[in-house]
Amino acid sequence: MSSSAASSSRTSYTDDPLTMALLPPKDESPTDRSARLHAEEEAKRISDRIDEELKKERAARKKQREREVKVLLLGQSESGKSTCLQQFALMYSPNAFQAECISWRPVVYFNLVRSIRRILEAILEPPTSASTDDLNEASSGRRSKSPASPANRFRELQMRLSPLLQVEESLIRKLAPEDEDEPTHLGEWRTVGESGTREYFINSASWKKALGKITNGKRPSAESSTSSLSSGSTSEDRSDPYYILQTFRDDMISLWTDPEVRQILQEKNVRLQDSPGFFLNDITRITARKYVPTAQDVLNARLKTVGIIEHHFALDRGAERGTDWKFYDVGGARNQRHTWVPFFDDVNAIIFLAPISAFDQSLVEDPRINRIEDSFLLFKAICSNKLLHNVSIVLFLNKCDLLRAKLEAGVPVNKYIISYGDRPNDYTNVSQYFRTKFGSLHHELSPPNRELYIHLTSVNDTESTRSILVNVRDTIIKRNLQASSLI
Ligand SMILES: Nc1nc2c(ncn2[C@@H]2O[C@H](COP(=O)(O)OP(=O)(O)OP(=O)(O)O)[C@@H](O)[C@H]2O)c(=O)[nH]1
Ligand SMILES: [Mg+2]
Repeated sequence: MSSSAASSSRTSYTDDPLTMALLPPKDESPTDRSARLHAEEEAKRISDRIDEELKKERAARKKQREREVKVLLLGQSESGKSTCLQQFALMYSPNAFQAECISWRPVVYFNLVRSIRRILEAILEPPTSASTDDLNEASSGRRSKSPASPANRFRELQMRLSPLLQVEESLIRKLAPEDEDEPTHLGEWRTVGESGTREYFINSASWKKALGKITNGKRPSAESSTSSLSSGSTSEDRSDPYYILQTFRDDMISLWTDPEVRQILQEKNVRLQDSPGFFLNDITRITARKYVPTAQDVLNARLKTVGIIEHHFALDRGAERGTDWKFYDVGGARNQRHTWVPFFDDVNAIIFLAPISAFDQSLVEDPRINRIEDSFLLFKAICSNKLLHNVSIVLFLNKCDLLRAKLEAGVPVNKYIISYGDRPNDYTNVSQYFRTKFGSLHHELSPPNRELYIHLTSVNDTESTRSILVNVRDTIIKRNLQASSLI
């Protein structure tokens, strides 16, 4: 400091009106002085205590930030977000997860019956090839010459199985709001009114409540188990879908195992085994009297997410003791995506799921859009979003099991993704291609210092997913600690 500055500050000290006002009076008596000193001491004590409290509050807030990890799961519909979250639930609250499995029974039933409907539609819709004369007859309504022809047989089967399609109808009314075509929540039904009319009891929060129960580690309440569908045993209520499913068990099995049916499905490229909620290989088990879905059934079942649902895991053991994990699971369908943005400025990490097996599929909500193209667009939007610049991104290139099966079945990637060119059509090359493609989008659009963590996943497989989730968890915690120490 220069000498002129020093002297000017000395001058200002004596002239400063506040300092002058605080000086003790010139004629202060010893008693007044003692009282004044005492008052000053008290004021300082209070001020120090406030400072101390503020310091403690700041430290607690910092600790809270370090302990609280908020993760947003993003990706298109059917990318595997909710399944990934269920793997976290299975890892952190296995007992509660198991206790909840029974509530999934109606969803599994629905998934099974919908697959049956898809088979019937495929075998009865107009054939794509002129060679299938019998089917031509079936679709045109002409009578087949031979009573044992496939067309007649299929029509008969359809007639016989029609009660199953009614089960599908009633389940969808119970498990979804009016404008949805697939289950969105774990529903319950109950009989109301003196006339005994059946009312569909839509519990909009039931999915949230279900996972809420998992996080609290409590068993489902008695109230939520009153329905025959979600209770442990099969009810005596003859309208319980169990009875119809049981009655048609053998017909369903013969439909699914029929060589001619398989042939038509193959010709029409209907790959039910790759579709969400595939249970056709487990018909006997699922239609058994006291069927309770296993954890794997729950992971395989398809339940669409609508809106945003928060799940909270407070960890009380292991290295992460005291860490609060908050997951936000979102609906990935196009009409759901506007709900994501309000969460962007308050998350620590994003797990983005891109189902890379979907290279030959289009979006349900817009059949003109290839699903991989949609994932690219979505990922670009996330990487370049300014609100997310400080958020870690973990990318799951998901459904690798299905990708492998599809490639082994000979489905050519370059027919759907032109830029794949003439690279070999095998798992190693295709997965590497997608890894590089997403990596370069991230490199191009993200802020320079943000890393991308990429994993090849099949999130419905518990064993392989568990180690990936541990790795992801550690990465997110580390990044979170680094970030909070900079604040
Ligand atoms: N084979 C296989 N199936 C998967 C995988 N990941 C998810 N699935 C299945 O795909 C279906 C859709 O998964 P969800 O987790 O419901 O998808 P989502 O992203 O939450 O979909 P929305 O809620 O509509 O946004 C379910 O039936 C899952 O069992 C996977 O890696 N492999
Ligand atoms: Mg979901």
